[in-house]
Amino acid sequence: MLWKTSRRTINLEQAVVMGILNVTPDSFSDGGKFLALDDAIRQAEKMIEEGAVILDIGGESTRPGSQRVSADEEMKRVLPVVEEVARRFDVAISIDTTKSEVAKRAVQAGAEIINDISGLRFDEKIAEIAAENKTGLVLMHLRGSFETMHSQPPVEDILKEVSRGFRESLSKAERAGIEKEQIALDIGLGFSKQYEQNLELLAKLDYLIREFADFPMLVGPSRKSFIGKVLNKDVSERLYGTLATVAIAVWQGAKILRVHDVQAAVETIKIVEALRERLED
Ligand code: PT1
Repeated sequence: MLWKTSRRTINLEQAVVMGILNVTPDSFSDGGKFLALDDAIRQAEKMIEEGAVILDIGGESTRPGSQRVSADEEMKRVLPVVEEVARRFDVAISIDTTKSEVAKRAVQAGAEIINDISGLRFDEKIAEIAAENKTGLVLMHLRGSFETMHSQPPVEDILKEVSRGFRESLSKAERAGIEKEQIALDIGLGFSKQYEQNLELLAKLDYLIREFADFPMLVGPSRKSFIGKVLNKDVSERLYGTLATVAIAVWQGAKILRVHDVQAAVETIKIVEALRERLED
């Protein structure tokens, strides 16, 4: 399986790691904007050395309880980092945003993938940016608005709901003229799902992978609260739990793993892929 971005074709025969690069005020040193840029570049270099194929750069936190930021503030945070990472490294840059203005400027600065957690529901103009520039596009499932996405009433059948959401996002993408080869899907772990439904989605991921077999599946379990709830561990102690979910997702055919801990995920993936190879023929 292949994934086309505006700058390259990513080989997904084996699963790859998308390293998380958060550029929010709390994620880096508060010693001014140059220090923050310096920290971001250092973090990017480390993740690339550890084997990340994609870096996902985001300036607006979407964890439960986080506040919206303006497009201007978001651009102030991410554009210098996108520009500098593109200048220094040969890595695929993804921009984690739901705002078309941010996406547009980030693509001009060197981003080649747009990661839209709303699956074209918050700002439909994202589709035009992706179509015009032939970028990669991640369509993630969630319900509700930015403000309500973490407090949605439960649905009866989460697999059916995610499948319905994927079909809705895919038809918006198709109408905008985005090619199939540009698109990756994402189940949206930790977004408008009950604790048990996150577990169910991961356990039954292969159903969705089979239903949407034309598209690579991205999974972002890293350090999320459903893992903390199983283990009764704080966010800083969720690595082993995260790796278990990475292994289970890759075993079922997930192709892109969005994680904070790149080396650990790369090694986990290598073992699972070595086992998967013994399944074939
Ligand atoms: C994700 C994702 C993302 N997650 C994609 N982009 C976040 N494509 C940001 C918790 O329950 O899964 N896929 N961008 C981070 N969001 C969350 C959500 C972080 C929930 C933490 C939780 O702890």
